[in-house]
Parts: sequence; C-alpha cells; structure tokens
Amino acid sequence: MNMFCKTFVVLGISVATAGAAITTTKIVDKDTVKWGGTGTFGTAVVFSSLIVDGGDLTFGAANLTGLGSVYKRTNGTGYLVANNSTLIPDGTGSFTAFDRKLGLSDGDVVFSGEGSSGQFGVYSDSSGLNKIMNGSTLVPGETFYFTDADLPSIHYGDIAFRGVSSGGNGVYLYDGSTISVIADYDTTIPPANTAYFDTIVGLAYSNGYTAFIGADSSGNYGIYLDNGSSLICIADYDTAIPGGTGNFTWFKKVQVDSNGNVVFGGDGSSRQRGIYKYSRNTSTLSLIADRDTTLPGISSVYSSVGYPSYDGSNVAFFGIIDRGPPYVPLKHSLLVDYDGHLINICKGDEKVDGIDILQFGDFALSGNKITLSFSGQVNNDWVGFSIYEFEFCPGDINGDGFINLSDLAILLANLDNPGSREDGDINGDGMVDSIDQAILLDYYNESCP
Ligand SMILES: [Ca+2]
Ligand SMILES: [Ca+2]
Repeated sequence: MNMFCKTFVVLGISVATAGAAITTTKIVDKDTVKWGGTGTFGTAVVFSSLIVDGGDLTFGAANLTGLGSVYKRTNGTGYLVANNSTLIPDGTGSFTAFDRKLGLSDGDVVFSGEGSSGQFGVYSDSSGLNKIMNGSTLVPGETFYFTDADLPSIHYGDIAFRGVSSGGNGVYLYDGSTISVIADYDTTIPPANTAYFDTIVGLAYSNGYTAFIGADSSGNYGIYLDNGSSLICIADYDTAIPGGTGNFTWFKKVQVDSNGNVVFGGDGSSRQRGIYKYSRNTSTLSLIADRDTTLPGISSVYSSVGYPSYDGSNVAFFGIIDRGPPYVPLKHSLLVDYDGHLINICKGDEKVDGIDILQFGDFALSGNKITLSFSGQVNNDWVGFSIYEFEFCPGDINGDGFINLSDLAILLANLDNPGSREDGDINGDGMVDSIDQAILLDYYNESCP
C-alpha cells in the first residue's frame, strides 16, 4: 500500500482546492423564529434532549423552570410539538412541564408531560396530539392506576415507557392499543431470579427489543434486554468490565437498535468509565472506548469518555477532560467511532460558523451526521445556544463528495506534518499521518454516504 501511495507523490498530482472535510449546517440559533410560534428562540433557552431518526430531529427547549417546549423537524420542516400553551389531550388545561427524555420514530414524537393538579402522561403527536396513558390508566393486570410515567421511547407505533404506581416501577409497552408489562415489581431479576425489580432509571426501545437499566431494592443495577418473550441480563455488578479492571459499579444511557444490539455507558472502581456494546448474535460484550482509549485531539492524561449516542451502526460520544482532583469533567470534543475509526468531529476550542464554543449541550448520531447543541460567543458576545448538524465523510478531504486521488494527493503532500482537516488530518488529532492515510484508503474510490 505504501508503494502505491509513493507512486502518486512522484507523479506530482496537483492538490485540489481545499474544501470542507466536515460541513456544518445551522439548524436553529437565537435568531431563528420559533418553529410553529412567534418571536425568536433568543438566548435564554438551552436546547437539549436531542434525538435523530434518519433526517428527522426532535429536541426540547429548556428555560429556568425546565423543559418548556418540544420541537421536531421532519422532511426539512420545523414544527412545535407542544409547549406551555398546548392543551393536554384527555386532560385539564395546558402542559406545565416536559420530561427531558423524548422519543422519535417515523416522524412521530413521544414525550411525557405534566399539568396542574398532578396531571402526568405519555403523549404522541402521530395524527394530532394524543394520549398514550395518564393517571386514569390502570396498571396492566392491577386494580390501581399509574401515578407517574417518563422515559418514553418509540419505534413506529410501539411506545415503551417507565410507569410508576403504588406497586413500584415498571417498564411497559404500548402496542397501539394495549399496554403490557415488559418488567415490573413482580418480575424477578435475571440471571439469579432471587430479587425483584424495584427501580428503573434508563430505557430504550426498538423493533420489539426493550433495553433498560434496572435495580433491585438494594440498589444493584444492571442492563437488561427483553426480546418480547424473554428477559436477559446483559451486564450487572457481577459482570467483569471488558478491557477494564473488576466489575461494573454503575450504568448510564442505554441504547438499543432494531436487531437487539445494546450500547451503554458503564463505570467501574478507580474512576473507570467506558462505552460498551452487547452484540446479540454472539451474546458478547465489547469495549467501544474507555479512559485508556487514545482519543484523537485529546492529549490530557485525564481524558475520559462521556455517554453514547448509537445509531445502530456507529457510536458518538463526548471526549472529556477530568481537570484533576476533584475531577470536574469538562466536555472537550465530540467524537465518533465510525466503522472502527475514531474521529474527532468537533473540538471545544474550535470555532463553528464563527462561534467560539463555551459549552457543549446534547448530541445525537445518525449515519454520517451528528446533530449537536452548544452555547458560545462571537467576538466575546454571548450568543446563547445553537444546534448544528455536522456532516462528515472520512477521507473526503477536499469536500467534493468522493474519496479518490485528489484527496490522497492532499494527504500525501502533508504527510507526517501537523495539519488541519483540509490538509488531510482526517481523525482530527492535528497530525497528517499514517492513521489518516489508513482511514482514507479504507474508503478509497468510494463516494460519500
Ligand atoms: Ca474528495
Ligand atoms: Ca490525524
């Protein structure tokens, strides 16, 4: 492969005009007119709770009192899903708040919201806003009602959520007409099956697979997967950390794809933290990245990883710098593990569309696009939060949509030198070197997705 490359250097292929190796597109910022409303978003909101599904996006706009509005973009058009002026379906008055976990599938958003006098419920905006469940809904198989619900997740018509009642916590699935129990306080926890679920703190659903983070009454947490007929443990406090030391001691942000593969964040003793994947076909757990993984563009010995966004193929996450004791984490970069290549997509000390990033918010991955919210300033003026889409095509250095000789020529002209993305630094570590060359050759003669 090396000979192949050197040949082109000798031939002296002309370097194409530098283009955009990663293109950024603004979705919303402070000057955007509120979708489905009047006035601009302004600088007083925090964009959070991002979920993408193909080209569709949903997010929340939080103010000082919590998530005040839910928005979505489908087929390129932005809509207001619900805000504090939206009447509660099958309820009284308007919503007063929304929980931070949203769901999105096939253009439909699912959310949990609250109203006056203790109203709560799970709602979907398919064919107008409609109630999935609320405080007048009986817990399946019981004679009592739900007292709270959140963590909704949707895949086409199916909606999974956490329900709370006098019985305890449960994971429930609405199939378009009926609510059934996936796991609840009457369900024994595998593999020992000697204790019952008591607490549910994370939930994801796709195509008949429900993954959740649950614990018994003693606070022993685990990641569990239900396939519609059986419930298995993917990892718990008795599970050795892949590539780490000892067993897991904490779990966060579980994600599941339509084939039942699960990605989650896991912690261990001695400040271990990583992102792990359960492959359902092989029933194996593997490491995606942890604090010992070399993260391109992050040199600090205190580097660590944040919690994942998984799109069914690849995983994106924040690279974090723990600023020494007391280890206050600082989100430093947004990275993606794309086809096994670790690429730094956005560094906190870079400008995006002229904005100096001050703080990262939330993000979501779909294919070769990452949607990211961040706050920042322009010429030292605070411009609040924005949402941008980052489209990347590893190897397309000149940004013409193809990975070919023109890109390779740019890379080789700068080989073994410091450089920018436009110079051939594909993984974003500041150097144009053999790592970048290997990534480019992986996609050689392909076009961008
Ligand atoms: Ca190209
Ligand atoms: Ca590089």
